[in-house]
Amino acid sequence: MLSQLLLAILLSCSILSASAASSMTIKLGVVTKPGSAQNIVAEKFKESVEQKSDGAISVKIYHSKSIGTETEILQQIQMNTIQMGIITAGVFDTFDPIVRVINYPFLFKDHAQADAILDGPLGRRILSSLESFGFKGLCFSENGFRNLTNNIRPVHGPRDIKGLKIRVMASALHREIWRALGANPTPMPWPIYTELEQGVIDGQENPLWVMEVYKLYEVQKYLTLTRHVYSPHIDVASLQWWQSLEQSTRDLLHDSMYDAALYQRRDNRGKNDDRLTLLRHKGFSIVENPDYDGLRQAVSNLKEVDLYRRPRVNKLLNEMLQATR
Ligand code: EAX
Repeated sequence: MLSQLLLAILLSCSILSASAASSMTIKLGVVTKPGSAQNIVAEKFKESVEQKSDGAISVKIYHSKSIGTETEILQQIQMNTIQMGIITAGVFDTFDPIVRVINYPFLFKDHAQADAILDGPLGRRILSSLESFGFKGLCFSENGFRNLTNNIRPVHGPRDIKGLKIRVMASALHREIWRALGANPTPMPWPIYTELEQGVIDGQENPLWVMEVYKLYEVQKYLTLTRHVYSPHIDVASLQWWQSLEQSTRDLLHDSMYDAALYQRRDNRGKNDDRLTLLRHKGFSIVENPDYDGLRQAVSNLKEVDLYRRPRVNKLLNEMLQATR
């Protein structure tokens, strides 16, 4: 009797472990910490996948640089050592120059226009272009419109930017933008709190949630709502891995990611007014309406730079400029 019971227990254990082996765990990387825009997408995605798959698929989120910088996460996705990531679009430009088209300065007027274009055929062309580089681009969530902070002086227009040492992402385009604006751009991977604190750099540029979540008000004095670049994330998977999945699994993952992206864009935008109030309260001196004409003028020749030289990149940039006019 006892041995029968033991046998039954052993059997059920082995059945359990067999079903566990046939289930799947997706490794998903983000560079930022809990509470960040990327993490909000990741957590929503995880919740929805685990629920829709009845637990057959689980998602393990690696955050806070635990598996490296955004560039390093992308390299691991290319190799399929991790399967997915929520990655700031700027960083993709070392992999596929076509991404420079969406990071073009002052391209999108507002959120509605960014959504219409990125969720439409032009956005899909950018996502499918990434396949040549080993990525399956699923959709876009957002970091948001980027704004300048610094420690030296209030910035009202290009004259005030002259000579500021500004940290930029690992993106040739972002470097060009800040050079054109008169700054001394310094590429550095995220996060950069210590470098700001120690004065290695004078400033940085990011959407408002970053100043709040990373407490940049502790180490920066001046904020200007430059809104110079709309910064999406690309929600991305390893192409090699994606191609190994059944269609029904791909659909489940794709739908879950798109829902998470829509949720996060709404969430992020809904919080911006309160963030501005909080940042002012925390001591930021804020310029809300800088000289936009002057800023635009300073970057108006960017279209001609080498970064857009390749015909397919150039063609898409022109289409994008047309579509956002
Ligand atoms: O969200 O490196 C950057 O500036 C990015 O915006 C980063 O992902 C912070």
